[in-house]
Amino acid sequence: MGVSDWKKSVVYQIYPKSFNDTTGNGHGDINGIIDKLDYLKTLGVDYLWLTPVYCSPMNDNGYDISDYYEINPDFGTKEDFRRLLNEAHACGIKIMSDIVINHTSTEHRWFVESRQSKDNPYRDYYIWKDGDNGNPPTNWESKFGGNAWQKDEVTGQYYLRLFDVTQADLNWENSKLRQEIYDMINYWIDFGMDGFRFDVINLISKAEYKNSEAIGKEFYTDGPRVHEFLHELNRNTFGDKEGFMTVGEMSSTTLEHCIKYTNPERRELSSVFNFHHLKVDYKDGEKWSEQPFDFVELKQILFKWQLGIQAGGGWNAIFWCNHDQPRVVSRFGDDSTEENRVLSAKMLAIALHLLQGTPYIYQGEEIGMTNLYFDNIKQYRDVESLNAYSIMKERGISDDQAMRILQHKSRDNSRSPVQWDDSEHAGFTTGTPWIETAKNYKTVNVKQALADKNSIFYTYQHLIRLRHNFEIITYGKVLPLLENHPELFAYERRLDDDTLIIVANFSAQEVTVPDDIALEGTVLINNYESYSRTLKPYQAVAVKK
Ligand code: TEU
Repeated sequence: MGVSDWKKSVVYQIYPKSFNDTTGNGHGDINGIIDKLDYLKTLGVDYLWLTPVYCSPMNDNGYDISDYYEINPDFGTKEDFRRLLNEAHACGIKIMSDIVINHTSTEHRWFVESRQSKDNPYRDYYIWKDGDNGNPPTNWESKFGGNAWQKDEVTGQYYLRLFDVTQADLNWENSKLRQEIYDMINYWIDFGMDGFRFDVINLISKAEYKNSEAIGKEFYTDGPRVHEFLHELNRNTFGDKEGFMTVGEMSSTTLEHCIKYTNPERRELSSVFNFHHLKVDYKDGEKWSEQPFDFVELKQILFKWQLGIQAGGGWNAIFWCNHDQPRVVSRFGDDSTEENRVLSAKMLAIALHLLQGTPYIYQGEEIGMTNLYFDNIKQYRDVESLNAYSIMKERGISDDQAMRILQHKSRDNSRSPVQWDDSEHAGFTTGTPWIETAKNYKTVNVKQALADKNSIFYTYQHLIRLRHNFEIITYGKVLPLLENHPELFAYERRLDDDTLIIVANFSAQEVTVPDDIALEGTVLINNYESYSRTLKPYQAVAVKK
């Protein structure tokens, strides 16, 4: 178990709050993860990425850290975390921790000190500016709605918060702050961590503080010193640790920067997440809108990044969803019937997992968990979604339309309890879950999936084994096929004399593969019993020659 070459790894993302509760308090915890290590070992994953479990007031479910050195008691103790590391390692599974160093909680002691006075030693750990004639310093918008500056009455200045008002941006221009960050990261490396996911790490270098023609992204996205800071981070912490895997979450980034972030010669990061392919259902770039996804655009973006990163010597994370995105089977697949949910979930897995890069499986994706379709705003928990609902209503959007948009776009869609079995609350907790369980848990759950050899789970297990055993999947050159086809997603992988052809039908109809695509060969995976040139609804097949 476990692969020596990190590029053959598959990562499973855990959102601990919704994974498995062992105390009955309705929140998932670290011991709940330990209890499911055998399940994860059966799936065959190599890394577990845990979203933040550090001390936090949980306004943004842990992405508002108030103490980098302590574990949030909601999730357990540091001893629990150490036991998780030890038991995961015993299973051949590595642990990747989520580090949020663009901002902290406003309850972090640094911020509590910083806001005391303009000459406090911690003042410039954060970004404080005077207002502009009674207005905020600039017109930048927060990603969670509203202006990105918050006035603080203690000194009358404003602090920058690109996210929630309780998440204050750190000032990376301050070398003392940077050294504190590096010390903290080295603490967790010494603790036994095997990798890090760095939250919105391409936002840490702010260029200048001026009004924007738009919402301000141009002044802090992939900023002027971001590569310098990442190289310094690398050299002062994980840089020389063999096999240590890092991935940077890159908000609104570019291909050119992501090649720089991940080309190993530059000693910055191992890999990156980018999100351009997850905005093809944003109307004019607006997330909170109703728009069917543009399939051809989805392919164009995925292939642009596959070819670009490949040519630039970089490395991508490949993923359909995470804790911030809706469930992929509801978004790009078809959850209208049980048959289509299963077929399309398998198809999506095959289409993605044979691309080049490190695949990420988000908790519940391996059993085809769907969106929640909540119909009352009281059911929602996510700060971004609640803010968006208020803003939509202020803009005169009807409640029906606002709820429809939330049903498709809210981050809560991926944050409902993992569905372990058909008992109450899907076996997630013996208490009351912090967020409602999806209605379909009696039929969509791990127990059912493990018992059904034709379940989505075993498609993921098969794909992981293929990646572990076929070099062509890790190192094969990617060649896009049928780029403008309205229903088929197809590509070739080539390594030495081997060729792998992957064709996936994203539609509910039968589609015939054009004659110029050679489909003869050894079947590596197929979500039907057999195949022909006329693919069945949501059929995906990979053949090796
Ligand atoms: O997300 C970055 C981010 O921009 C998110 O707001 C996400 O991309 C967006 O909601 C998609 O519409 C990271 C974390 O993954 C997220 O959970 C945190 O809320 C955010 O940073 C702030 O730390």
